[in-house]
Amino acid sequence: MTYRKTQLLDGFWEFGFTAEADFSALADLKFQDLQAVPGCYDAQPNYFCQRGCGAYRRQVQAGGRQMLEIGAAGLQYRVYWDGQEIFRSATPYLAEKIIFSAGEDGTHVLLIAVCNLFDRTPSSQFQEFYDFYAYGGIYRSVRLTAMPAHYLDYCAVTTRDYRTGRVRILLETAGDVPAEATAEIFCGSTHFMIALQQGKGESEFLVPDFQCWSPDNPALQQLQVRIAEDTLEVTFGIREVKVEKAKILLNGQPLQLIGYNRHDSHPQFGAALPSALLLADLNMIKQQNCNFIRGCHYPQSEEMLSLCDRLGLLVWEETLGWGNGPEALADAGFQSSQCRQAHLMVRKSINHPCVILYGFLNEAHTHLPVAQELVNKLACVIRAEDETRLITYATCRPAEDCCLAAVDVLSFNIYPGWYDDQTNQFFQPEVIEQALAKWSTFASEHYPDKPLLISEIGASALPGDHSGLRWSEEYQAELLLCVVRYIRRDQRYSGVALWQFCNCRTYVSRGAQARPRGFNNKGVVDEFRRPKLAWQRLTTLLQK
Ligand code: ADA
Repeated sequence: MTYRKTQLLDGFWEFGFTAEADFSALADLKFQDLQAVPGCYDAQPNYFCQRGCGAYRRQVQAGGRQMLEIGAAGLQYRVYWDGQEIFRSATPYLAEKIIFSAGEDGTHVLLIAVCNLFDRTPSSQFQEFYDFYAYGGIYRSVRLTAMPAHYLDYCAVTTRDYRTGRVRILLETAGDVPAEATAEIFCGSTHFMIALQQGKGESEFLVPDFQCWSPDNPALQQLQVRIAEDTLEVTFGIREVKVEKAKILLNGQPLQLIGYNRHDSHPQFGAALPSALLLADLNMIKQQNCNFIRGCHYPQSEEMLSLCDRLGLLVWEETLGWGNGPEALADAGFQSSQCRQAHLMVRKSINHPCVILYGFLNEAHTHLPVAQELVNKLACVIRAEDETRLITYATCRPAEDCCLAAVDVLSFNIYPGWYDDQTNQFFQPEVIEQALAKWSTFASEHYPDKPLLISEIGASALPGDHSGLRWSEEYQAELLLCVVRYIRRDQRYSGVALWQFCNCRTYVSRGAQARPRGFNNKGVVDEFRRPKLAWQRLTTLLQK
């Protein structure tokens, strides 16, 4: 049996930076500094909020066929092996696998150049107007694995019947693929073969001694796949997610999702969250009795999904996007990048039982017919890969939206009591109740078969303001409590993702939308995770 040899390349890399420069600055760059990988250089004091070209460099011992995995980097990056470019990306937050030939066994130089200047073309995946900070850096772990000539490229295990533990396993191999090969599967006391034709094969089997996965019992299963030269360990869960009579059912039981939108964001680490901080965030959310996280507004890390599998938190995964308008939606480059993101996001998520919803295009202009083509394409890309999860996207114009026929679940971003009517100084519960009642009736009238979520709702609170007026901790707490109480009462709702778990860095000047201190201050905990009143009150409410 052959196990893969993986080197985790996280640590301190040599670093050089030129402000206001693009990749053309690389030739003259001096490596005078060190940066941590994962890390965002523009969250660090030396380069705070600067834009330009940064390069990370280190030596690596390797040879032959290798797979370089970059968990995420942005905004754009290029990868060089001994000075030769082997990959380039303009999609931050997307995990990439690069298969390349590392040459002779020995010491080589790996350089990842990152540019955080904004791409202002319509095909750009991270536009300047997004309401979260566009960090520069290597956001997630980097790994290098020696690959055999013929290797296991993809293994998806999806539930066919959660009552009997019947699953479907799909295999794909790559590299020097023989016309025929055999894969062996070991799962507990079960052992069987799958015939591979041109590197592809599939089968169904019963998982022995299984327990179903759910938030209350996050039971995970394991299997091992072996081909002649390669072995892969796969962790998966057995559970069913489906829609019936406008409800989301998990293992036959209706779900009531209560949780948060959560950004990977911290003032000191940017979008590169250390593992301990990630675990602390997820533990807080779980221990508050929430069961749901919307991973806004980009694909989540492998680490985050594995943790949610283990803790029993349900996840909405979505492609990177924010308020994209007609120019982007119609742009061939934007479309193909979104489709590639969706494809890779699904393949990365498929064995994670925590993922129940796939989303895309947060608050895009889906009220315009021009959006229909891309929405339909994305739904097709996702369904072609995985029919065991539900599709949604968050719209902020539900009544005018013209793409909702494509989704399984309706998700509305609404801000009653915040953006809707700015005349009230103090919190007025009827504003929230009337808005939630209105959208529940709207959904029943127009989309009677589709479950309904509130995918964003909230209010800003500046820590220490106890005036009770807008922007105070009291105002936010009362608003969010009112929302949760209402959602629990109104059976039309399948749940809510409150906006948002923690304050996240954005930009001070966002036109009419005030962003004091350069943060989106709607977190129920601040950017350092210090609880606001809303956190405390929600904790008490959710214990009941
Ligand atoms: C939108 C958007 C969020 C955030 C929020 C707000 O709904 O989806 O990313 O910007 O508004 O705080 O205004």
